[in-house]
Amino acid sequence: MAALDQAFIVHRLWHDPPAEALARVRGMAASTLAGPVGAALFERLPALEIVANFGVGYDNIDVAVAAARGIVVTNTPGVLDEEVADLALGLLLSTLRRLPQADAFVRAGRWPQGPFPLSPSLRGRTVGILGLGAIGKAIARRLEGFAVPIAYHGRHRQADVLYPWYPTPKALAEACDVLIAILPGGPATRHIVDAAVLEALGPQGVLINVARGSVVDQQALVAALQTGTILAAGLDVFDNEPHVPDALRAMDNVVLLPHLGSASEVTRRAMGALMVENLQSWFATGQPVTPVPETPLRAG
Ligand code: 8YV
Repeated sequence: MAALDQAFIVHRLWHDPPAEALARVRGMAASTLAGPVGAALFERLPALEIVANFGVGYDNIDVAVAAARGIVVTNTPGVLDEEVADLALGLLLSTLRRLPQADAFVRAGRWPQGPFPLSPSLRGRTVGILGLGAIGKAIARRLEGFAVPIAYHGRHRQADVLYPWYPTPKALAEACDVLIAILPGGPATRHIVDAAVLEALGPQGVLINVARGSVVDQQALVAALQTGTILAAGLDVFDNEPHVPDALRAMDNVVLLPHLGSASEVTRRAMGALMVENLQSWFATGQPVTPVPETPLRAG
């Protein structure tokens, strides 16, 4: 915000600026965690040329409508890959080894009454990565250090990747005991992890979601955890954030995080800098730094 204020005249939409001010707005900074950016908002911003998203995922933005209006959309790839991968591994180990539950056990003074129950383990498991993009690959690199077999599903087999590829999420889930979702959100991936995939993951299966709440059928997940269809889940993202269903909050076999993937000071600063750089570059040269592929640059 400070960098934006320094470089531009900034109108904060949450302060409900007057229509005359909005009519002059040429650039927008958006956040994955704020509301949807689409036709309704674009109608109020007739001079808008660019939306710079604070986040690598941009399912909060209706890119088809943006493209049709000639609006460029940018995101923040690269600068958060390692941070999100770190978080994914932390969440995986926390879920399997039940670290938050163990911490609560010590704090509650229960240790003197007897040891903490033995936990499930990462040992002997095959980990399936759903979405082997830049972050998925950073997760895979870490998992190699953990000496577990790795497999993946994505729309295409990647020629330069040696891990086994499975043509569907269900086939991947059948072959794995851990499924890590790290693929883009949006209509194309909505509920890609459904009841059938959870069933295929099986009673020892663990689901980790560091992608978007929308990629998992949350109701099916709650049912699968309640009935023992899968063993446990580690979730950084949810439907309808920041609201988390009571059913999930009541469970002992889940670890729940408030969308922390990129949420360190250093990484959020890098994302902010790239977002501002995109806006500055657009207005200085007509070239954004990291445009998303769906919104071709407009001529001139
Ligand atoms: C942030 C994210 O939570 O980059 C993404 O796609 O989900 C996270 O980095 C978000 O972008 C903050 O607005």
